[in-house]
Amino acid sequence: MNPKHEELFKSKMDEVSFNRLAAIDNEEAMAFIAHAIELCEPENVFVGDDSDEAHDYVRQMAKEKKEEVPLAIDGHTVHFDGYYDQARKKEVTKYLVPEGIELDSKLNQMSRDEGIKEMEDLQRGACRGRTMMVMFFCLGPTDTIFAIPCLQITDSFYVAHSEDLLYRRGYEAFKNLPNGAEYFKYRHATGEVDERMTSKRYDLNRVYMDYTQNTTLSVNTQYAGNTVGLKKLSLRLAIRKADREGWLAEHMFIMRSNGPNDRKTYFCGAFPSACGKTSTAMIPGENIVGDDLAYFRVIDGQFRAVNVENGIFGIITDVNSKDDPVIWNLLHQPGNVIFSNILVKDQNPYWLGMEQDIPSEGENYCGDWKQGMTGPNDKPTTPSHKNARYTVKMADLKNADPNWDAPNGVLVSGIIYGGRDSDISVPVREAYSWEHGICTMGAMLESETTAATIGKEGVRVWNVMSNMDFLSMSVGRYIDNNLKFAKDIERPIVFGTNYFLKKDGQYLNGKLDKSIWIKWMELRVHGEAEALDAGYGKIPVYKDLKKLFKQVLDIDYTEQDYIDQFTVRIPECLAKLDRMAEIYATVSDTPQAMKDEMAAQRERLEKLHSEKGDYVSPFDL
Ligand code: SPV
Ligand code: MN
Repeated sequence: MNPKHEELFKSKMDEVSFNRLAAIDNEEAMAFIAHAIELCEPENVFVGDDSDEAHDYVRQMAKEKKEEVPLAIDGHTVHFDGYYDQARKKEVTKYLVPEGIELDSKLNQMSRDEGIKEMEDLQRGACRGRTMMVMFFCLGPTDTIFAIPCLQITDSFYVAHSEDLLYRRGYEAFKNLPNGAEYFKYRHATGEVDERMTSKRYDLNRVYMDYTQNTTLSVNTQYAGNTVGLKKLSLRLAIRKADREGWLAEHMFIMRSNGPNDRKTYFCGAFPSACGKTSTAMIPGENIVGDDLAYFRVIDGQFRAVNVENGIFGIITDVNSKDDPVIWNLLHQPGNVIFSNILVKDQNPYWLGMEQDIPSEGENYCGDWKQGMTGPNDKPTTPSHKNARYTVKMADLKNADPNWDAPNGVLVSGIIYGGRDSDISVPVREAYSWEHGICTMGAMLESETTAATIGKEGVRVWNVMSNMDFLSMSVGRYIDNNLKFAKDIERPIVFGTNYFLKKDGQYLNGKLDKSIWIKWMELRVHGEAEALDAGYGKIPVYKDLKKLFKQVLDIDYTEQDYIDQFTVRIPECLAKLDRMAEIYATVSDTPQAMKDEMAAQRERLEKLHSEKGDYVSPFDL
């Protein structure tokens, strides 16, 4: 070890921590840690390894320092983020770009030199009086082709504790890393805190991606999406690494659907926030592999996916005992659970949509809260934040697929793209080909804003593969990587879903209908269900759905239900194509396949229109 580093480390840490660092032969990593200490000036530094002892210490300290407060059930805690710090903040999330380089104009970016300087100014002395943690985790199962070792520096015990639930421990993997091997690293500082231990200077919240160094930097925030390096900060770095190496990093769940005769079929799915992603991964009777981040690789001629996480940071809103029994039970039994931004009263957690009485006062994201209170920005408040979350370990989920941690991941048979769409797409349809699916379902994915999001309700937001927030290269290149991926092998079938179709203002689907769509997709993968050509994909036939509804949900599915849900709404489909043509005209490197697929879709729909009119019943196809 460089003697200067040794001296600095010894002045800030005890022998156990020092020895953990000394066992790592990686000068670059040591320099990164030394720079963080010199810049942020922590009182002391704790270095974690893979031992329970190290992680128990972090968990304990999170409570001691009041970043988490214990709840009534053993092992449960609540963490609060500041009133404004309740979600990822796009305006301050930027790529740091070296002089002379321009990332896609759709990405938020700034000069690397300026960004580094601004961040250093904000983080200078930011850890005074606090403990800095140096922790090692791993994206993907350690010692596998998927694995990316990661080094997290943070002064938040909550962040380090969350990471222990959400990721595999990676100290040993890091120690064995050959010199020069790639790894990701993150430097996070909470910044000045208020009496509730939440970041005070949210106006100075910044989240910067120094992708040239596989490094991310964040400050004046605690919200996990901004601070837990292995989550969305890494996804942005991973998309670039995947581009260099010929694989894909996706914002997707992975789940197993159980077909006839014990058949196990794996699906991955991309859904923008609050569109049913976690609940699809958690469909009762099926099994979850992961709910947020999937890496795809071709291994031995197979399309394989791995969940690079070890746990779930899930939206708690609308989790109730009837629709989400597995999560519900996990949240009501002793074990390691962090709730965030829920309402607490008498040490019990409450949240929106739990379908139980919620107290009219307690502690929540506003501090001491009472029904009817307005927030510091004069906005109405809710008992729990709409984006309140729970953090749990995969291994604690009763419905975890036994293969969730398999070194080579799982064989993927279907990919699903789903958005919130009140009036265009049928609940489920199958693409004609990989290209058709990637272009017209993935790259044309849109989702409507809800009353809970800022701004106007019902505005359609374009969100390529649900990965738009995390794209770290041009849109065209990212789509092209998807188009080219695994081209020499059998690829999954691509499907589009929509759980939010309405008629006369009413949802046309029950919450559990997604079980039927997944069963239908499972049968289609194995050639065991029929389909009709609807011009923008293949849709189910009535008799198959009638049978599935009866078998799975004991529901009598009527012809009228089928007509309402599966009518091809041609004017709306064409209007969507118009919107997409407009958007893709502004994408300088739109792949030719994208243009071809959009043109072919238009042609098919116009032909159907000229033969059958605006709204075509599935019985007329
Ligand atoms: C999402 O918003 O897609 C999440 C939560 O999974 S966050 O960590 O904020 O990205
Ligand atoms: Mn996500």
